[in-house]
Amino acid sequence: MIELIQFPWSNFCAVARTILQASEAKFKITNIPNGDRTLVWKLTRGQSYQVPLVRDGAKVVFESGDDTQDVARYLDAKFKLDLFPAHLDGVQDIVWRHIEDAVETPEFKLSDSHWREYVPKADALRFVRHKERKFGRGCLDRWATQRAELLAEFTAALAPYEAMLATRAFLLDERPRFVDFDLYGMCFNFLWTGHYDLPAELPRLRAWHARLAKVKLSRFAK
Ligand SMILES: N[C@@H](CCC(=O)N[C@@H](CS)C(=O)NCC(=O)O)C(=O)O
Repeated sequence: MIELIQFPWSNFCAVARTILQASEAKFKITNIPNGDRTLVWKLTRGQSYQVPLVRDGAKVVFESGDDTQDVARYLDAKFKLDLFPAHLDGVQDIVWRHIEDAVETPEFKLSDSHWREYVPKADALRFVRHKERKFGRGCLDRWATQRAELLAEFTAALAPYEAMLATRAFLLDERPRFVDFDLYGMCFNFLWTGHYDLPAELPRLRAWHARLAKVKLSRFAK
């Protein structure tokens, strides 16, 4: 059975997990501590410490670069999900770069600012060190003081997606494509802490989110 190696609140893991759920495939989740990537390192023979990681029998799939979608593309090909149709080549690349930058940046900071509520105590030191090494000393407390600005930034980054949904059920099409799952993963991490709702000024996005939460891709099979 296909196995997803993840930690539960990760936005990028939520992308892969939601694709798997929508595919209706049977899959197994293995949670690892955010701060201990030993299993990932071992399975990738020292090539990656990132999650998500997918294991499918002898095959191990992980991102080969910063700007790849190897995991999603693998699941798409295996389950024939049509998430990367040729007519959206290039367009999706631009959109997911925006999602994983302009949307993700305020989103993860908002979520991380509540880290004490969900990072297990045993992982706290490694979590704080990891964040502070990248974003500077005191970054987590700083983000807690910046929540109003970060929420405004997040809402502004989502405005184009609200606009896309004016004329169709999903972001680029009448059916979900990769970027729908990518944005859904960011929203998952944003909602994870229970402190936020998707902004009320984005009603179409809220309806899209509810649709995607229970979507079955077999409905759209040709
Ligand atoms: N571009 C990758 C990004 C994956 C990623 O950044 N994963 C994070 C966890 S959410 C990670 O493992 N980062 C390395 C680290 O935490 O050491 C994707 O689309 O999956």
